[in-house]
Amino acid sequence: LYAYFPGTPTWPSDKTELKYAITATSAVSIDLSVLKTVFARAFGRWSAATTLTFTETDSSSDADITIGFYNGSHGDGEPFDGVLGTLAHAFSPTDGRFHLDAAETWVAEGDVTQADSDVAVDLESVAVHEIGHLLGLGHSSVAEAIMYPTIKTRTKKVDLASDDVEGIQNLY
Ligand code: TQI
Ligand code: ZN
Ligand code: ZN
Repeated sequence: LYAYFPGTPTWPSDKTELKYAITATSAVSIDLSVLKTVFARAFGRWSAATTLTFTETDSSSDADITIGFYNGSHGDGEPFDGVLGTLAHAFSPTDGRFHLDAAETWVAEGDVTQADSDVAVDLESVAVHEIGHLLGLGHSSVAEAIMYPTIKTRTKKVDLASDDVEGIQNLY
């Protein structure tokens, strides 16, 4: 079953149009155009299940959600740890910060199951999971759910399960 953060924080009900900015990409070697496509697809999976909409903005001061890639310590007390271990983290509503470990072998184009590294991680799969956290979902006990707290390398898992849909539709 799905879960929420303590106190069930959500984005306010009068704020259904959320803006996101991709603000820190210099530590990763993926084209910005590719990143924009991947994150738009990941947000689209959640907007399809709710009345929420997600629009990219180039202005981080305008953004409700900010997305960035960082190595090691990056100022929030939750340092990244290099290859594998923690891949990314996102904060609960209405913080909006979504950080990714630049040290991972991110796969954003092509088929991750065909990746030539056994540490390759599918960027869209991680993004769909972290957006769930950004919107207020904790971890699910349902193994098929996007919010289940296990991810395999060289695996793509991007389709919301009915458990994810029920969890998010209870909030929005
Ligand atoms: N990052 C953890 C995660 O996103 C960070 C974390 C642990 C966390 N507990 C949390 C974030 C509670 C919010 C609330 O779960 S991770 C997975 C999964 C990670 C893990 O890098 O370990 C995915 C990133 F769920 F598969 F294990 C993406 Cl999909
Ligand atoms: Zn961080
Ligand atoms: Zn998680």
